[in-house]
Amino acid sequence: MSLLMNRWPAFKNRDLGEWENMLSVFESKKIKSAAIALFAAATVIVWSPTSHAAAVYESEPNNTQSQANYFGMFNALLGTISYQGDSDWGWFTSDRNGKIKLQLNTPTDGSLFHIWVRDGGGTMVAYATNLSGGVNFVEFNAVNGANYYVGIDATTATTPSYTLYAYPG
Ligand SMILES: [Ca+2]
Repeated sequence: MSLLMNRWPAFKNRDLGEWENMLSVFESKKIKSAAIALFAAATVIVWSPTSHAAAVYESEPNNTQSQANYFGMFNALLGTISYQGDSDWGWFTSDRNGKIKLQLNTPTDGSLFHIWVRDGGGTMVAYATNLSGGVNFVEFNAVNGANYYVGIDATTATTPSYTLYAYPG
């Protein structure tokens, strides 16, 4: 008995230390798991056009609203303004009532881009002019199920592709 009593503090201390080690491993794993779960949830919630988009390539002739290429929300429409005076049209159907953001990534070759959006009746609902190279945005309030037609042209021909996305604003 006295032997056990004498040894108890040592056991106790060692056990407590081991338990603390196990607990700390458990806790750090738990925190790591929670962080991974949180990151996964955030990845789903914060939609990224570059990571989820399918590429749709423009198809000429597409110089008028009635010739617009369908690209759809969340996808990337890739095209070039292949000569001065060329314009490209694409269209998509809004999946919601509310803000739609158009993102136009333009080449940095000195050309200035223009973008405009018309509804199915031909009414202009948004536009932006003289967009320099880089990432540009145009927003408008869309109607669920309505088709929208996006026109793009530039001050000069541009060999590098532009990329157009439509997603919730
Ligand atoms: Ca064209």
